[in-house]
Amino acid sequence: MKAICVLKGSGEVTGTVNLEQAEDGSVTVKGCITGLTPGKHGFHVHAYGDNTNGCISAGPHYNPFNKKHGGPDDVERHVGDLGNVVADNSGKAKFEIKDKMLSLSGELSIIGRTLVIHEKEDDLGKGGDEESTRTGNAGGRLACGVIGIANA
Ligand SMILES: [Cu+2]
Ligand SMILES: [Zn+2]
Repeated sequence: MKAICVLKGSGEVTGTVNLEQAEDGSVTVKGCITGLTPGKHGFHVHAYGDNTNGCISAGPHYNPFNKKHGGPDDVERHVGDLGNVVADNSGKAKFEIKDKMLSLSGELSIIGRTLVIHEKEDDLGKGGDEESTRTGNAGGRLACGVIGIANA
């Protein structure tokens, strides 16, 4: 199973992300996002494939198990928590994330949900305030796109 997501927003941030689920169930999320400020940016799957009022309509992080926000390696995490991607000095983030909680099929499929790239670094739930346990204090939504079925 392969999926694709094209990220766009109200500014100059754009990106393309390819997702593929392996035989063992793990999902590889590979992509390139440009137009960012250098450094870390929170990157998550959000609950809805809705872009009515821009990226905000995608709702909160995808969280089917009602957990607290965390990092991708934490047990306590939202399914949609992919941590941060890192942009270089030219504002380009190239990344390849292998994740064991995401799925592209079945009841917990993320097809039809939204990938969001954020303004700020995700503190992975360790920021010490309440917002950290909900969003990781990653700030505004720079660009987003609905995850769709790819032409394999
Ligand atoms: Cu997010
Ligand atoms: Zn989260």
